Order: sequence, then C-alpha cells, then structure tokens
Amino acid sequence: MAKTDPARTTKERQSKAEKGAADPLPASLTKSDYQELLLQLYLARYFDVRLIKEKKRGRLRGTLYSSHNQEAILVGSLFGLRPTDWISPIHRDMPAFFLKDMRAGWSNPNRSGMSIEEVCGQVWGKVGSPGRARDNWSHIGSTKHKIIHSTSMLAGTIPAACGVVLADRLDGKDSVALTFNGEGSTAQGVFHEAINFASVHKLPVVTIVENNQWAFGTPAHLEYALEDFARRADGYGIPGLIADGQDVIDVYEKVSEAVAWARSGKGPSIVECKSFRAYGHGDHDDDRAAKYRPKDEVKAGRSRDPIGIMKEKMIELGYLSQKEAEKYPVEGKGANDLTDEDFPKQVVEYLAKGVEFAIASPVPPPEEGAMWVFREVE
Ligand SMILES: Cc1ncc(C[n+]2csc(CCOP(=O)(O)OP(=O)(O)O)c2C)c(N)n1
Ligand SMILES: [Mg+2]
Repeated sequence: MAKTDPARTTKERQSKAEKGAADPLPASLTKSDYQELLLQLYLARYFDVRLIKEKKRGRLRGTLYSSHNQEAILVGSLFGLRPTDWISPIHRDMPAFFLKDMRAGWSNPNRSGMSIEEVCGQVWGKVGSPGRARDNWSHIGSTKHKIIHSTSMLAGTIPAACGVVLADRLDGKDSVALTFNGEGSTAQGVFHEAINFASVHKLPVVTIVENNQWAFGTPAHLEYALEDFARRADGYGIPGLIADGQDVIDVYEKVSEAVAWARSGKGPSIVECKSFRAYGHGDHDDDRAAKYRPKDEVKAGRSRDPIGIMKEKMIELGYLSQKEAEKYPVEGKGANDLTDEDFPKQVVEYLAKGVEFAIASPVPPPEEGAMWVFREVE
C-alpha cells in the first residue's frame, strides 16, 4: 500500500470518483454519511460536555478523561468497520464503546456496540453497566460486541488484539482489530513486541496512534525522536499512514485503507492521527496542565476543531448551508460556554436516555464487592 498524501482533499477524491478514476478504497461517502458523521461528532462532544457538567454538579465520582478535540479520530476510524470487527479502546476513547457500529442504528439493540445506557451506567457506577461500579470508566469490554477489554497497562491491548484476530483467522473469519493507543504508550516494550509479532504473522491489526502531543505531563518530543511517528512502521516492514486527526473524513479514509489492507491478508499497519489534547490528562490534571503547557501551544492546538472542519467541508460540497452550519455553534467552546440548546436535539435526547437510566439504576449490593476476582465456583 502506498503511503497516501494526507493533504489530498475530499473534493479531489470526490471529483476523481465522479470521473471513474481508479480509487477503489474506501467507498465514497454520500451526503447522508456526511450528515451522520457530523451528528456523531456532536454526540461525542456532547457526551464529554455533559459529563464535565455532571461532575461539577457533584453527581459523578472518579476521573474523566476528556476526548474533546479528538472526536474525529474515534468517529472516523469506527465508521468504516464491519459489525464483526474488533476494537480496543483506552482511557481517552470512552465514546468508542457506544459509537461502534452506530451505522446500524443508534438505538438498534442488535448493533455491535454498547448501548448508551450501558456506558452511562458505567460512568455512574450502577447495576446495568458492564463494570458494575468497580470502576467509573473504560475498564470494560464485551465479547458479544467485539470490544476487547480495556486495561490500564498502556499498549497492553495490542497483543490481546493479535490473539483475537489470530483465533478468528484460524476459524476462517476475516475480522480486523482496531487498537487505539496514545502516542505515549508507543514507548512501551509490548507495543514493539506485539506489532512485530503481527507483522511477522501478517495479522489484521490496525494500530491507531492518537497523537495528541502529550502523555500526562510529557511532551511528544520527549516520547520519541521521529518527526512523524508513523515512520516507526518502517522498522516493522508495514505501512505507516498519517491522518489529520482533526478531519473526520481523512481519518475515515486512512483507516479504511488500512482496514482493507488488513482484511485482504496483507497484514498490520499503523495509522498516526495527529491531534491535540484539549484539557489536562484527566479532570484532576486540568489546573496543572494549564500551567505546564504553553498557552500559545494550547490555543493553536485547539484552533482546529473537528466539528468546525467538518462543517467547512460540508459547505464546500454543498451538503450544508451557512445558516445550518451556524445553528449549533459548539466549535471552539468549552463545557462552561455550552448548554443543551447548543447541540442537535437528537444528540441531547439520545444521551438523556442513558443518563436517566444511569441515575435510576441502583448501586450494586455490597456482597458483590468480593465477587469475580477469582473464577466463581458454580
Ligand atoms: C505501562 C503504563 N505506564 C504508565 C501508565 C500511567 N499512565 C496512564 S495514562 C498515561 C499517559 C498516556 O499518554 P498517551 O499514551 O499519550 O495517551 P493520552 O493520555 O495522551 O491519550 C500514563 C503515563 C500506565 N497506565 N501504563
Ligand atoms: Mg498522548
């Protein structure tokens, strides 16, 4: 697979497709795909905003790891997957649990992703959630939904993904696994070991590197010594693609290309999505991060909002009018500057179902506390 030019625009791709030029992957997106992608970006943003507000109101415990400004990576990479494909989200990817397979219908009970009720139940620590109050965040998984259990050991899900798709291959299936990793996790030994193994055995594992420039308080230049992290792929003999992590269409295209490559038996690849962490590492770090990161850098990093970029693209393609684009002007704003009126009704109502479910659900009984640590004897 040739390294694609990240600067290639949607318009170029679109006109090439119209002329029937050879550009088979990924399938061209329709106007309704663009509309759906924009709605999903709003949903991921609203999830973040709503939780920040709930925490400030004292209704939540635990830590929030904001995905603000990184939504295009999650939405774009998941959009082209099949229901039978696997994903492994980590701490900053909480929306991925419900965004998986959303094309099958947001409230479709049979879709291959967690429901908004399950995810909100998880955040509130209630019955009806996968973790049942053991944790408020991403330490969950679901074999049924093809979601590899998230762990705290950074890069630790890549070897698990290798094993899962190897098992599928032996069963004659053509599933692909998408693993999400921060750029900080790439310095772990297991990152190298797992990708090397996947490369040697041509396993269909796509490693998404969410390069948000910071790993807690460590800046990217102290994490690795490459201009573009994607070049690390050269050492494994696999493709390394670069996507503009703020552009949901570019992420969709690059990841779809990597997924098609993997599904056709050619092996793994790395997709570096260049982005910027909007807030602190977690909400406990927001105040410190405002001091350890230069203000200019934060301003520049947040200036390219994925929702604003998508709107511009849609206006350019004639998929959105200027007036429609101005209806929900959330781009560039933080949780304190936003209310429910700033978001599409569909998004607000969808999350409300999850929040209401979580609030109404009971906390698990105390006897559960010692259960499921060791295998339960029937
Ligand atoms: C192996 C390992 N080392 C350290 C940590 C502690 N830790 C948790 S998140 C984090 C920063 C991760 O940065 P990055 O991978 O860039 O992801 P980001 O938080 O920026 O999304 C660290 C150091 C950990 N969980 N696992
Ligand atoms: Mg990072």
